[in-house]
Amino acid sequence: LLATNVREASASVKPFEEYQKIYNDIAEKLREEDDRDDGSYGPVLVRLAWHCSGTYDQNDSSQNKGGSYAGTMRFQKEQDDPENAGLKVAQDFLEPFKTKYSSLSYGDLWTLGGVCAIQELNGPKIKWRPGRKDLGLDAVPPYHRLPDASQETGEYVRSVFNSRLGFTDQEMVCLIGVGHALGRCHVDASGYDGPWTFSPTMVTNDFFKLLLDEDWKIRDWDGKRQYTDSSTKSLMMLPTDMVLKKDSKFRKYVELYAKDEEKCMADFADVFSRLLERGIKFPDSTKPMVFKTLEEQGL
Ligand code: ZEM
Repeated sequence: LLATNVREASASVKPFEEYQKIYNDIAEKLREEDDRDDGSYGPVLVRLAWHCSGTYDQNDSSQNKGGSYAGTMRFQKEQDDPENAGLKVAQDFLEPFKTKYSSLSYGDLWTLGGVCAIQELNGPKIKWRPGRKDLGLDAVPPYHRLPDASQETGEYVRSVFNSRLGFTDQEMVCLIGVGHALGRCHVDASGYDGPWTFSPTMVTNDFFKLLLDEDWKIRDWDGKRQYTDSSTKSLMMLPTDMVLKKDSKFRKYVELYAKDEEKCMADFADVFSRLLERGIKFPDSTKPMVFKTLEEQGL
């Protein structure tokens, strides 16, 4: 019997080669369109994949349990969750592939977009499985499940990543720190401002090194409470990011990942893949797929 806090993925999926084609289409568009921020839509695609997955609550057996399965961020109601501000850009970037590959669900498209972005931005290979199905408006998850960056306690971060999503301390540190190696905050989206690292279009363990090595001070500005590095004043940390340094149980993993990039990337690949599959049961016949990058294909 299937537990009621998970949904069953469709077993009728296309062969691997078909998904590699979609991956290549997304990757080519990423390469061609560089008119965003630091020159890549990759970071915002990663954020979309995370936000469509991160609404999952393992304690919720209702139709509003969240997670990437149902593709409900296509509804205005979910786009209006304040935590989703700024993600329409990513949805619009991927929309042409929904038109071109009409049998692909939004959940599959948005998670594949995140996988593609990570790999094309020099990140590790992320195993991915298809079979999510679009569900209706009544499957939109409640607001306030995605984390609120202004909270500065370990208890709060764990309430999201452990109690609802079922990740360990080590896994949450890995997810947040590698995720925030990428991209930046936008005043017109979240109200926060700036990038976390000097290479926001590359998947690295730099977040961990910077968090430990820099002297982080509250930024002096009219905006939201955020931290800035004392040496260049060009980088940022959110209050929730600072918790990873202040909480000793989190900090030991920050130290581990700052020292060991290889382990950091291997752990991230595993945990990000599982994040995208929260709340979904895949049939045994659907084997995890690992896509080649454009570079590996000589494209
Ligand atoms: Zn983020 N994130 N995130 N994150 N995130 C932002 C941007 C990005 C939190 C958060 O409030 C914010 C994870 C975890 C958490 C990315 C990936 C991942 C922004 C800025 C905020 C405020 C949005 C804006 O203004 O455009 C909080 C509180 C988190 C946990 C405690 C995890 C996990 C991620 C992936 C693994 C990425 C890539 C961005 C950059 C987006 C962009 O547009 O550049």
